[in-house]
Amino acid sequence: MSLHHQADQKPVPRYKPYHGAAGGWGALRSVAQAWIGSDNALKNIRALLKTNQNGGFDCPGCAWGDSPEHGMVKFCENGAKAVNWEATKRRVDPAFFARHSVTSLLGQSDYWLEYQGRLTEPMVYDPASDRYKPIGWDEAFAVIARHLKGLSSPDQAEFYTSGRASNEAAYLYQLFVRAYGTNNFPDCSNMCHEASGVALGQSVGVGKGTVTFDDFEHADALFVWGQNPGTNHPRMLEPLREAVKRGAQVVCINPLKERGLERFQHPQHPIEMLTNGDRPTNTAFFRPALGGDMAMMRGMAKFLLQWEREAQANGSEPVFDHAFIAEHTATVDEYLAVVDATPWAQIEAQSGLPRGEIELAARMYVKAKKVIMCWAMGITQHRHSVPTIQEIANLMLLRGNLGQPGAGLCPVRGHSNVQGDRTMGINERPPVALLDSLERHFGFPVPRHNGHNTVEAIHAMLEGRARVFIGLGGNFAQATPDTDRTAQALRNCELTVHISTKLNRSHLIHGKEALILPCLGRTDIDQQGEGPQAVTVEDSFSMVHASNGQLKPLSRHMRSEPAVIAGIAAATLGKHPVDWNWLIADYGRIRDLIMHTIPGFEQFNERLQHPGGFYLGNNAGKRIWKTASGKANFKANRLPDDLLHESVRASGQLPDLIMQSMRSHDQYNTTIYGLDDRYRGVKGQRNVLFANEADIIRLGFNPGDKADLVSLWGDGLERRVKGFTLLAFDIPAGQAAAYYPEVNPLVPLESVGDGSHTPTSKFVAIQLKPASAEARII
Ligand SMILES: Nc1nc2c(c(=O)[nH]1)N[C@H]1C(S)=C(S)[C@@H](COP(=O)(O)OP(=O)(O)OC[C@H]3O[C@@H](n4cnc5c(=O)[nH]c(N)nc54)[C@H](O)[C@@H]3O)O[C@H]1N2
Ligand SMILES: Nc1nc2c(c(=O)[nH]1)N[C@H]1C(S)=C(S)[C@@H](COP(=O)(O)OP(=O)(O)OC[C@H]3O[C@@H](n4cnc5c(=O)[nH]c(N)nc54)[C@H](O)[C@@H]3O)O[C@H]1N2
Ligand SMILES: [Mo]
Repeated sequence: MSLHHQADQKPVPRYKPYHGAAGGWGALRSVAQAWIGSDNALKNIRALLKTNQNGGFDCPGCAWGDSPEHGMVKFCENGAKAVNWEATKRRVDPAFFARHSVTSLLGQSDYWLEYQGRLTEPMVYDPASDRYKPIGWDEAFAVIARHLKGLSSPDQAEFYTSGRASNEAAYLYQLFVRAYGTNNFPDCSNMCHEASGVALGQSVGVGKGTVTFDDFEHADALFVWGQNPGTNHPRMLEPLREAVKRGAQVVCINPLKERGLERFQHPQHPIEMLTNGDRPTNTAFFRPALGGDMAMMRGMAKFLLQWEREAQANGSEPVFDHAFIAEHTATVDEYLAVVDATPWAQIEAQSGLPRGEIELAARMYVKAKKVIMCWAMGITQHRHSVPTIQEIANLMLLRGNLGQPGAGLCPVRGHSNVQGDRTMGINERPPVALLDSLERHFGFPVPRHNGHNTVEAIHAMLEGRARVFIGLGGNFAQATPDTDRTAQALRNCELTVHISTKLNRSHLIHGKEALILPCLGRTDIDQQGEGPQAVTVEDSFSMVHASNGQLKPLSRHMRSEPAVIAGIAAATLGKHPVDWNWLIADYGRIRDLIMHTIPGFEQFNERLQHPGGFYLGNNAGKRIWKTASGKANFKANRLPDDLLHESVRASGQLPDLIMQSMRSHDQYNTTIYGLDDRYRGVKGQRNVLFANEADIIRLGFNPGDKADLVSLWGDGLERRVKGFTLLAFDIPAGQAAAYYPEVNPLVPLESVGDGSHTPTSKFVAIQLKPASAEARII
């Protein structure tokens, strides 16, 4: 059955553990099905061949980078799905909206909504008919300008960004919003790698990863913490496999034995597929408790310290890199004191790992001269994510694993340009240097006070302190926590505006007035006054390159993101501080502004001509420390006293299980491509809870039973999702897992990371109750 036909059919739920390798024939079959089932097959094959090629477009999937010199085929199964999904010829046009009221659309699944096709014309909500109706672009811009100008303070508007926006769009957006007068930039990054930025900024002075693609070829060991690359960064499996092949260690730390981390076949490697050969992508697998990584790292640090002392006592080779520590770091003594003071009992209890396993991980770490540590959402979406990431940095600093080839820190980013959007100034807590630079160049007083992040924006809308919401991409209503309260927040607004490619639930949960503005995607040709335009993006390795759309847009009424922003800006601010419409005739003009105001973009337009783009550089990677101390800082954080939040304790109840929310193989965040999760053996369903069989029985259920899930938080609100099927899964006792966004109603808005404000999507205290109703289909 093809991917594209499932949305109209009722699926048959099935569950059977998967034993094949990740990638390989299964992946190829899945891509082939996506093509054959596509209503646009030929066009899409052409598009795919252009993905991540020089002169082609950047894959709208993940932010993994590619070596400019290596290989020619640079797309993967899930990149293929992302391209195919965007390049559909199905349309959500005025006739579609005339057929469906907003209330009736609310009854459809998210899967169904996005599957209907691309948005083709600007639409405005008409309360009388409960329908979206067409509106002209200029009229739409005038509506927005009227609202923005009518607010008593610019801080009453929220300007959300999702991470697909190009550098050019993001730059223009932040310039407009700051000229308008606020730093209210909630963005997807607040829910994603925010903790990495905060932690690394304090530790090493750079909020980004320090490695480049080539470093992966030189590492002796790669640690992969809390990440599922087989599904979310499939192109990363290739360097992992290559590393194992040349004898490097790949150490995975994940409570789930994700298939992609165990074994992998390269889908574009015919011989290997014919012989069914698959090489391991890992050499060791550790399965900690949810949120237990910091304790495991602390245990590793304790072994390092013990071995260092032994080496000193018997005169053997030291474990620490003393020269590096002396020259480049600060506060090592405070850190080692806190390592000494952390009791083993706490480490073992919190990590869920016996001391012997932690010792093994520590041995693998010290055996390697050059180590890269990678991580993703399993690390960043916890209350104590900032100290956890700082513990990664501490471990790396002890052995000088920073700023040498084959070693460094690698937060693997999510959305394809989420890193670039930050570089461009999408930041609710902007660095002073950025503000100074904007003010100097454009000559207007920029707002200096911090704006709202995602969670703060929801609070502000809930309390009526914010009244206008504008979303540059994304699906705010579904991606955010505490779904019911977020819905109320959006409904409180005077105006909600979404600049989007596809219909989603955020368009249906709207303010008193509401607009949908259809925009071009990565794959579309972007024709402006001076000809077709390229945009630029930055990957996880700080490589900036151009992306050229290849396909003719479905409708002449769609506009590019920069053009939509320019339209809103011109209607609101006239030609202040720039002539917006002149800028978008040729995006080279926007890049000139970027060159003048953002460090690292000297000769931006010229350097873009270089095949594969250019490297932005990274101070920490060069052992230049832009911290207050001028050194890389060891951070002496204590382990959390209690992983369970005091507000959970205040509920007076104990959780049955601790649940993480994660992605299936057939989704891109809130975009659901299909209802299967191949590597976890799930077919035709998403409202499932993975749990240990013994736990299911202990809690009075049987595998296959349905249950309601209720989360604990001592604020008197009931947070419940209904009718989830319990699947017996290979998962450590006491843990559970379910899919995002189905379980977002269970994540309390107040449950956020210390210092990062990121919703704790990987640590939700839940109880199981007898099922009260069928599950709502998302
Ligand atoms: N195809 C596809 N690609 C994507 C996306 C997508 O949805 N689909 N999303 C993009 C985005 S925005 C992002 S941010 C990335 C997300 O990429 P990932 O971070 O890989 O995404 P998740 O599915 O959230 O997976 C989290 C992993 O962490 C593990 N984990 C959970 N809690 C813990 C913990 O406490 N400790 C440890 N050690 N592990 C834990 C889970 O078992 C799971 O394997 O992918 C990007 N790429
Ligand atoms: N419980 C739980 N919640 C989570 C997470 C989790 O792991 N668990 N993960 C969090 C993470 S890491 C992230 S990054 C966020 C993601 O949050 P968002 O970025 O807000 O969500 P997406 O699902 O990526 O947005 C999909 C929508 O973007 C629009 N779109 C797609 N392409 C384009 C484009 O090129 N331009 C424009 N303008 N619009 C486009 C389409 O209309 C589509 O419906 O969710 C977070 N929420
Ligand atoms: Mo993300």
